[in-house]
Amino acid sequence: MEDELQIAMADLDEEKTLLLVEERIKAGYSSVEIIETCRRGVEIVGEKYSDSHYYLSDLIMSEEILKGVMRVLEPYIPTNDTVQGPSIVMGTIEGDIHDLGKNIIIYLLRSSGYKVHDLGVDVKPERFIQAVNETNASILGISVLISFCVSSIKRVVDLLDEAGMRDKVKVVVGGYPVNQEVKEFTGADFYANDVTEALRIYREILGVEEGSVSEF
Ligand code: B12
Repeated sequence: MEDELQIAMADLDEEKTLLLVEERIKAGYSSVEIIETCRRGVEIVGEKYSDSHYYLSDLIMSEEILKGVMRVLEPYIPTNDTVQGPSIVMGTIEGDIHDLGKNIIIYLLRSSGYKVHDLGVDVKPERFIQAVNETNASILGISVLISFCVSSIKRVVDLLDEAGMRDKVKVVVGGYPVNQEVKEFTGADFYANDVTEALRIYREILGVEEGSVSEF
């Protein structure tokens, strides 16, 4: 079904996108619903880029608009200052600099009081292992948007195995190209390519019940 906000985002119409976001907040839509609609719009931007209808400058524009959407939404995202649950390490895999999706997930987890160590982008497999060791994290979230970088995620899982740490860490892969096949190839435990599924997975791992105080 065509959605006005999704279309405005796909058309890179900044003014209309932000206006519709404000309207949806007032109408009672959740932040997660709004983010997801915008993400689908940005997905169309990616398709138009693949078809050569959009250029790199349009990808950059979509980044700017999405950041603007997050600035509008942030005051409406409920926060919980009590630090809770196990440590989580997150980063974008080596060779990949996309971080908007990762940052949204980190923002939502931190808002719910979880301790997230953000390693940033273009993170080498060895650095993920080092960070898990340093922070005693039991959840490792790895973001990937560039397909050819997927093999480096397998390397992270193999290194965890070699270090005898595999059983202690749940590995979650996320990003536009991930699917069941990527999960199986990399040896990850879970995968998500939208915000709703990402939060469902974290809830499941953290044992957070829907409707509880620590829910995202
Ligand atoms: C915006 C954008 C950019 C921005 C990135 C800005 C930034 N700070 O991230 C800029 C302009 C810098 C950029 C650069 C490039 N990009 Co780009 N980019 C995109 C675009 C349009 C949107 C990505 C995005 O932010 N989506 C919105 C967020 C919210 O969605 P998301 O990332 O999927 O994240 C959600 C879920 O996946 C999930 N999630 C994400 N991470 C994680 C992690 C965990 C642990 C979990 C649980 C969940 C999770 O939750 C998020 C919330 O909903 C995509 C198209 C697409 N379909 O994704 C192309 C795309 C990813 N880019 C692409 C390309 C080719 C490039 C460039 C190589 C272009 C170039 N010629 O230079 C460079 C990459 C350089 C590099 N080495 O990384 C291709 C990749 C093709 C491929 N399959 O390999 C795509 C698919 C476009 C296309 N169709 O061709 N890009």
